[in-house]
Amino acid sequence: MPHALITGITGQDGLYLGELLIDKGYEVFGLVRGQSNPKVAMVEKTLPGVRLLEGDLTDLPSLIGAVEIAQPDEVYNLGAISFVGLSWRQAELTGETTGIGVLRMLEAIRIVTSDEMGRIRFYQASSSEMFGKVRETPQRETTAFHPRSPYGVAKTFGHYITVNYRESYGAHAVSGILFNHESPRRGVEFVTRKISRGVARIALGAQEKIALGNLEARRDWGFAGDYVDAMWRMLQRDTADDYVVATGETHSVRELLDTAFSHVGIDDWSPYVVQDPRFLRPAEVDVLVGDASKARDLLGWRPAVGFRTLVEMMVNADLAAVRSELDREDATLRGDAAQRA
Ligand code: NAP
Ligand code: G4F
Repeated sequence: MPHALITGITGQDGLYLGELLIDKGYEVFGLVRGQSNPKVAMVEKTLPGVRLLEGDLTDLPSLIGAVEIAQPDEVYNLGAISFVGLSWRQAELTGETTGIGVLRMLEAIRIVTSDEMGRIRFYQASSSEMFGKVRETPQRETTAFHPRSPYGVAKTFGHYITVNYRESYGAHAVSGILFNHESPRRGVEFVTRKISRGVARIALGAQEKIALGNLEARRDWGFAGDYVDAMWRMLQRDTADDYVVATGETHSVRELLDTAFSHVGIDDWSPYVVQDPRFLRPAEVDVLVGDASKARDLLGWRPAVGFRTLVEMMVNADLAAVRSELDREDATLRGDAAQRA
């Protein structure tokens, strides 16, 4: 049975990847940080059989310990401060976790394998945010980087240190340059989920408006379930390399609003959306669109879920979740009223 160690197991991609690897017959180990991480119960429920190990990307000894216990054939380094907006406010922490954290994970593998790094295959979760102020469109593996946020700068370090360990120590280290990917498991701070949840709450009468920043930004949005399959495919090749993973389509935040609101029968969303300067960024990435032909040709990877299906899937999931929340609130209010009567 192959062993896999996933950092970032509590995140969107960690959960989908854990499910995929368990289905494929892997023993899955997940790194969990903090002394009482509230997401542990959710991970154990979603991934029965997963073995959780304590560790933090800012703490090398804990990473060495995790690699020693897991004895992994494959390490997927998904852990990061991943919210671009936060990275300006906590730039040093982002550099330590999202950037130097990659170096620490590679060092843990180097130390545990006594310099025979090729024994453990390593996946680094690189990002289209590295392209930033884009030099060409669509962006591909050879496109120059111009990151626009502390997060993008940290990811660029993580990408290059992965390539460097491959070239310096023979590490089987792969960098997946993934464009935005979303799902009902996406954190509520990201724009797709903020909109899908806001639209569901507005449709059910629980919220009046959604406050947003730049509506003109364009992203290449795919489905996270498709993208973790690309990660696994990258590590199955005998040659370590870098791959862009994207749908090849770009849409604006405005188009995202059109699609999400029209799904609940609202054609004119202007009364429900306000622009709030708090959500504008000091430097913006205006447009991203990826060329994933290398992943298609060498990995046989193609996205299965398109933009409209993705948005509708997220709105449907949020409609169901918000309905349950409102039902629970009603039941509590009825209980309180009965006690007072
Ligand atoms: P996510 O949902 O934000 O998950 C991030 C994970 O990192 C969480 O499990 C978090 O743990 C963990 N983490 C944070 N700080 C850590 C630390 N100091 N030590 C160990 N773990 C730590 O992100 P995601 O969307 O699944 O993305 C997975 C990876 O792909 C990230 O590296 C992200 O930057 C990258 N990426 C994502 C996208 C995308 O569109 N989703 C695109 C390109 C690249 P807690 O739960 O304890 O906070
Ligand atoms: O959903 P976002 O916060 O995602 P962003 O910044 O593109 O980053 C995500 O994708 C990267 C890959 O390219 C990952 F590496 C990264 O970890 C993360 O998963 O914002 C998308 C766009 C931005 O242009 C932002 O300015 O939406 C715009 N936006 C407009 N109003 C907003 C809002 N973003 C957020 N989060 N919240 C708003 O209210």
